Amino acid sequence: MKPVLCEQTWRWYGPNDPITLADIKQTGVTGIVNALHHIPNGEVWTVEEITKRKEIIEAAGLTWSVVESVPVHEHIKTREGEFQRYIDNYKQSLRNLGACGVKVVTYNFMPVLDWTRTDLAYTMPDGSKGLRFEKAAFVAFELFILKRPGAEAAYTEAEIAKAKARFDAMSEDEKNTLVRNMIAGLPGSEESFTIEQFQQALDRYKDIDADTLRGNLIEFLKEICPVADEAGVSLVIHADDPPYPILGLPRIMSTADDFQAIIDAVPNKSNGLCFCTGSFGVRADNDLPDMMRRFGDRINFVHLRSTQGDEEGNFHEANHLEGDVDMYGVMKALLEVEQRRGVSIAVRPDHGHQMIDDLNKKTNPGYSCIGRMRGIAELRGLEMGIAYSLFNK
Ligand code: DNO
Repeated sequence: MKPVLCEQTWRWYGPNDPITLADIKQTGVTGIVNALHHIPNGEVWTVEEITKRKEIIEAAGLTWSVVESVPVHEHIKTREGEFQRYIDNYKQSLRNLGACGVKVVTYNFMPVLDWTRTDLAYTMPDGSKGLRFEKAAFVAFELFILKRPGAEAAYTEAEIAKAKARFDAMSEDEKNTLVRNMIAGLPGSEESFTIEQFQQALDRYKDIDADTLRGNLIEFLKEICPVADEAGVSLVIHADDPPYPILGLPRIMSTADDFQAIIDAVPNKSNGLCFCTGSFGVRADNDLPDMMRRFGDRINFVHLRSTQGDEEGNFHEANHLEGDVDMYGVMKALLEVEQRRGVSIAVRPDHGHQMIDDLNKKTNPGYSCIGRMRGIAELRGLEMGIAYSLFNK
């Protein structure tokens, strides 16, 4: 029997993405990961809008396999204001997606910001450009630009001194770029802020610690999982990126224990995980192949990428088969899960370097064509090699 392989997918930002569906078709993937970014956060995704998008994708000979993401409104995370209306809308979007045959829905529960990087064009030794989280620049933003009250307490004197020196050496242009990278919304984030709005958004979490935030996630899941079960939809939560508290905000999806806590509280079948190796992989205490095996029954979407970190807390995005992530171990564990379950799990090459012709184009940071194509090509080879040597019976 031939081994069960992954479903290869690609994130497409919709009709405005500089990479077209015709381009994507040539990468060899079959599935599209997409969201209706034009629908305001919190509003219902109607059958009509979902169908329109689905038809565009199918006309290119591709399948809309995964939604990334149906965003979770801040009021749901803080359980204030109109949270009940937003939860009801979320349920309706899940029903509508299920009815249209789009069955995997990604979301995250990171307060205020989705993913965070300080540098979107970090030059790699080979001349390509990648995304980077530089600790000193991040601390400089928090202490000397945002001036978040009480932030010093989170850092050592040495970290503060390094950040000060970094800040003093920055040109105005560099400062503006840093601010933009931090708060203007990376691709896929549904929010962007001015500095004042950003501090106000952080202030809304003043009285929300990790336990409270986790409680709010659990309340949300208790309401939406039964609806997802009925609609045949798998919900998959994305890991925190980076996977630790930042800016005084609580984080609750950074480790295996974090995911265990929500499946213990809400064991519904639809309560699943988007296993992002790049996000979880920034913590050395996350054993990725082990997590893949342990949560394999609930992993219904996988982001494959690697990061390279250092002892100061800086990290940048490495080539997909290099860096700190044990990609061989993850892929082998993923294939074991797929053989056991008898299902193909959707995977996408996550991020990629801006390289070759992409360097002269305007691309969504992390989502250029050639870098991700290098990623999927390498991952596909790794998968094929492992699958045919171990599981071709
Ligand atoms: C970044 C992405 C995230 C992810 C969301 C899921 O490249 O992996 O923005 O889509 O966190 O809700």
